[in-house]
Amino acid sequence: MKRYLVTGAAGFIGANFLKYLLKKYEEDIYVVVLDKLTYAGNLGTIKDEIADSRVRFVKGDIRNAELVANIFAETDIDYVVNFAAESHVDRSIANPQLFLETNILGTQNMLDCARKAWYRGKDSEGKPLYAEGKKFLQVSTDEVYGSLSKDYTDPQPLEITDADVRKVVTGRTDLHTYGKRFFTETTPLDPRSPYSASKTSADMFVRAYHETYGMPVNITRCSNNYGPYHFPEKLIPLIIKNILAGQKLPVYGKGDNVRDWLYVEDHAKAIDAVLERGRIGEVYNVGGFNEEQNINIVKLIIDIIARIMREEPEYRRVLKTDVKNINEDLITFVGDRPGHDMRYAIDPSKIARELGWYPETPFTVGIEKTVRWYLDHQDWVDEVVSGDYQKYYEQMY
Ligand code: NAD
Ligand code: TDX
Repeated sequence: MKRYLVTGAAGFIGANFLKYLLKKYEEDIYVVVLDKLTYAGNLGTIKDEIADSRVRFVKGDIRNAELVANIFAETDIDYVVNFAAESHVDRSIANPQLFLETNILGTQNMLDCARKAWYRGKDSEGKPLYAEGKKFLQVSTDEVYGSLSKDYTDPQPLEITDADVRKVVTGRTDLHTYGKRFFTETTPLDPRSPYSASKTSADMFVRAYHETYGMPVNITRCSNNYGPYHFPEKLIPLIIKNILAGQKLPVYGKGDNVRDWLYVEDHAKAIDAVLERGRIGEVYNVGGFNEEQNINIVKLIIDIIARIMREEPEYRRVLKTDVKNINEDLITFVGDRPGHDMRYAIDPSKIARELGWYPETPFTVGIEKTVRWYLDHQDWVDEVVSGDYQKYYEQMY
């Protein structure tokens, strides 16, 4: 039986990972969730999971050394999965200090507590020894690699030359790219926003704890996730929310920045694979091979919602506007994000080759599922937007 400490599991990706884990492992698992429940953490998102006898919820800060040490003292944790972070680039531009405190100091505290709990002395050559089967997995981001250029105006088909990777990708015909270069695990780190600078620093501490103290670690660096429970300050859920309300759709700059979109459940599977089979000390890039310009994402979501409203009129109940207003006139180009990275594109060949993982969800499938999830869960959106979700904690404890 594996015991996990999952931080930030009341947020978007952590919650999806928790749900995936509990389904996959049934009886064979115990999970301690540590979350501070900031504006981005919603206990309602995981209310069924925390009612499960295999889960214990702890409200608290990853920077709190005493609290985290107590968790390790009470439960013999095998895997730490550190999702907890301040995650929104625009907020990091407005308030960099909080990002430094949570993302850097918080990660270092988690590492330190795990190190102390797992340390078992030194071997005959003086090398540090740790209890068997332990691992600290840091959930990082492609943003640590900086920004790539966009070499093509229109997407070009992606050639996969590696025979092993091609085997895993069998059946995917939708792969394309907007550029010649990709981020690999050896791409030099080149963060450009306060958010990515803080995530890069955290990665450097994870590496330092591995090199200096011999800690068993992995780092995963993923591209932009999308899917259920995504906080509606991020592009895709914000656009869905605004379309339904008949509000303007703010597109930064010219809308030609490119992001690589990864369906959140595919990401959960990647983290599980790295925990189980990733080589200690290694970094694994996790990407969707799903590059798209922001403006095309926005237009695609408009098309999907307009079609659903046409073909399934019962959904019109969630509209706060007339159906005829759902068109591209809603798009409004606004001032650009300072230092806006042009293109992210992950090469996930290493995780495909070594662990047999590959993003299974084509974007057309994932985005349709995502839009439908939001149409069916407007109560969740209303709660997080109004802040009412914060009452869950008082109700439950
Ligand atoms: P999120 O903002 O939705 O959730 C973050 C969670 O962390 C929330 O539940 C919040 O309450 C919790 N938290 C924040 N500060 C905390 C603290 N000091 N102590 C304890 N808990 C705290 O974030 P997300 O989008 O789910 O991202 C999760 C992780 O994945 C982050 O580390 C982020 O950098 C990384 N990541 C996200 C994406 C993406 O597209 N969302 C892409 C790449 C990497
Ligand atoms: O209103 C908007 N208009 C717009 O054009 C918003 C919120 C965003 N954008 C653009 C900026 C980006 O090019 O859309 C793109 C996506 O923006 P975000 O959703 O804010 O994501 P991004 O900045 O790419 O970062 C995300 O992926 C990497 C996550 O928030 C990070 O946590 C993760 O590390």
